[in-house]
Amino acid sequence: MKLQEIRKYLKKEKLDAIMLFNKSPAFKYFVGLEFEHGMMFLTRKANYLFLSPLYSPKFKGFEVVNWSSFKQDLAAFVRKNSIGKVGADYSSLLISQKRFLKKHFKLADSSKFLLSLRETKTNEELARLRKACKLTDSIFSGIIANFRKFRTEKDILRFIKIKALEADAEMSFEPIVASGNNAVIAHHVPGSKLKKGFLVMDFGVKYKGYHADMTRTIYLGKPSSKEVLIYSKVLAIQEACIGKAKEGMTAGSLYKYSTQLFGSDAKYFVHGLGHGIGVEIHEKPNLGLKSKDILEKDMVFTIEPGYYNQKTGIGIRIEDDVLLIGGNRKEVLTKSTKRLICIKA
Ligand SMILES: [Mn+2]
Repeated sequence: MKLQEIRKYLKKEKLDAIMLFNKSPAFKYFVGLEFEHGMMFLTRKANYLFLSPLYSPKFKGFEVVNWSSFKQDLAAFVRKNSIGKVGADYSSLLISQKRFLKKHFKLADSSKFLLSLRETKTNEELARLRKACKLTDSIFSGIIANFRKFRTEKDILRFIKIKALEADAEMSFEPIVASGNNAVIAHHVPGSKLKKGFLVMDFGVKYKGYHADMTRTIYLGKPSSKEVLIYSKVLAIQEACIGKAKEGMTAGSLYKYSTQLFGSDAKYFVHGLGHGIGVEIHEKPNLGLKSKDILEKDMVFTIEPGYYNQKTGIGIRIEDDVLLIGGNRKEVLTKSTKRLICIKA
């Protein structure tokens, strides 16, 4: 994706190449696919993928080097392209990989640059994220339409996974389905019968490597007026935070804004307000208390305030994926209804 930015960076930092292993999120980012093995060299002239012959010999934007004898082939490649100093993604390097690189190259840490490159999204990335969100929305409406069939949290979990599979998509992460007082555990592992009360469902699909992440809370049974009030409060805060987000503001200040709105209930809001999404499910910007990340045009991040009251057993979270178009204009990519859906028990 932003491959042209690499050339500028190499020149500025006086590097001959950026070298990535397949487990680096930046590797996925540039080639748009996941690999079990492989190395990537982005040089000032061209982009190279070092792959075993088990892979297809063609990847758009790359010259593929199918090695037969890795050590010799790499040495020949390095000599031919006079690669001396390389930037690596220190945040994802194994110790053995670092040792290997140090033996062959002068090293620099390019992890900050690689992270920042991924913070704002290109049109191609936005198209994938929109599609991922759309699929996620359609699974949510499927859950509601089929609700009579579900007896346990796992029934819903299975339904989500089957629908994702049918759409040729993968899960962004293991979905959270938490009913009744299980909902007070932000990362509950589905395992019980569906209990009356709030039901938190946090899931998303990954489409062409791009992660959607959405949470909706519905109600099984008839909510008390107090429960309706709390839900309305969380929803109002979620919408106010989306409204408040704008270019140039620090993510930390948006988080602080959400806790101000919670007021005395802020103690029940136990996690960050949100996070960037892309080739990773959690990436920059981080919308937490101390975050100094600046919100920028073309960033996509979640806004997900929650309320978890251990005493009353009430758990609520509402999460959307939001694109900051520019200024204070936003596009909410997840479009499922946030009106409190109540299902007769
Ligand atoms: Mn999330």
